[in-house]
Amino acid sequence: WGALGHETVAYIAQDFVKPTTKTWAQNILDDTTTSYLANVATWADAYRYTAAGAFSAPYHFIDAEDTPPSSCSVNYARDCGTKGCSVSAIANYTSRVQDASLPDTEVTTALKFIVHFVGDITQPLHDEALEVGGNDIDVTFDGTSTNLHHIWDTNMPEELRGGYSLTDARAWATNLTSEIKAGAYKSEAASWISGLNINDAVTTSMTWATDANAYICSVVLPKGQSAVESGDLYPTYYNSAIPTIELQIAKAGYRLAKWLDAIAAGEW
Ligand code: DCM
Ligand code: DCM
Ligand code: DCM
Ligand code: ZN
Ligand code: ZN
Repeated sequence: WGALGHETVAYIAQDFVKPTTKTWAQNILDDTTTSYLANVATWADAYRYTAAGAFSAPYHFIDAEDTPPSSCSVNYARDCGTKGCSVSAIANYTSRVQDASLPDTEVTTALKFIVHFVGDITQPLHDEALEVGGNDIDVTFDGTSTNLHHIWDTNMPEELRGGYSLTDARAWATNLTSEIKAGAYKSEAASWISGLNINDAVTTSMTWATDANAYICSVVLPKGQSAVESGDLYPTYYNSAIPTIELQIAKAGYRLAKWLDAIAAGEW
């Protein structure tokens, strides 16, 4: 996801975490503002482009070597890769954020990575190898030449919400939090956190990757790659994608809250 998506995920998580989790996270991040998670939500995207952070570039995705649209699947042994992936990274940083032997700076880094990667794993193209997660699929969106990955990360969320400031993210989060608490997502939100276990982070985050990857076959590329390579994807394709984008952002925020609650519970 782009900045809007990640910051929205973070604000939704802030809306759901327990007060003790909020205090735990604010202490680690040294930030007592009302945007303590949102303020660090995009840090990992800047860090991966630095020399010191280049090692973390593969942690933003898992390249599922499946065959969409006829067959979608994620397999940890097949797809995670020798340099690591989102699933191994969530497991590693979930361990490190709880490791009292580490320097404070490493614990802070671990929490920042978790906030980001629990978001990225719900973007379907972050769970797909085809054409480098869609980066090499050229598309036209509302008259702009771009690529399929980029419209899912950024163009379509921003078209929906009208901007990418923290204020835009706060507003989208308020809308999605209300759908989780009392609206369209109320009955299904419990299923989003089914089996969530910080002590088996690979298994848990593999369920999240598999869930998002299934949308490659049903929503992202239901008619295959060639169908998105001609014509303007706004508005017909956009309209077909938006319900999934909103759902996946909501899922990530709710899961992040429960993940952090579970971690923080062990620290008191
Ligand atoms: N950004 C965004 N949406 C845009 C433009 C930028 O989410 N339409 C984000 C991406 C970066 C930050 O803002 O996190 C800076 O972008 P840039 O490097 O393009 O100036
Ligand atoms: N690192 C990590 N996971 C590990 C060990 C290290 O993500 N299991 C990260 C933490 C630092 C970077 O790699 O940001 C360099 O770590 P070190 O200085 O310990 O080699
Ligand atoms: N990405 C992905 N799968 C890949 C490679 C990249 O999901 N195999 C993501 C990471 C960024 C975006 O695509 O969100 C662009 O990546 P980069 O800037 O590394 O080209
Ligand atoms: Zn992306
Ligand atoms: Zn990312």
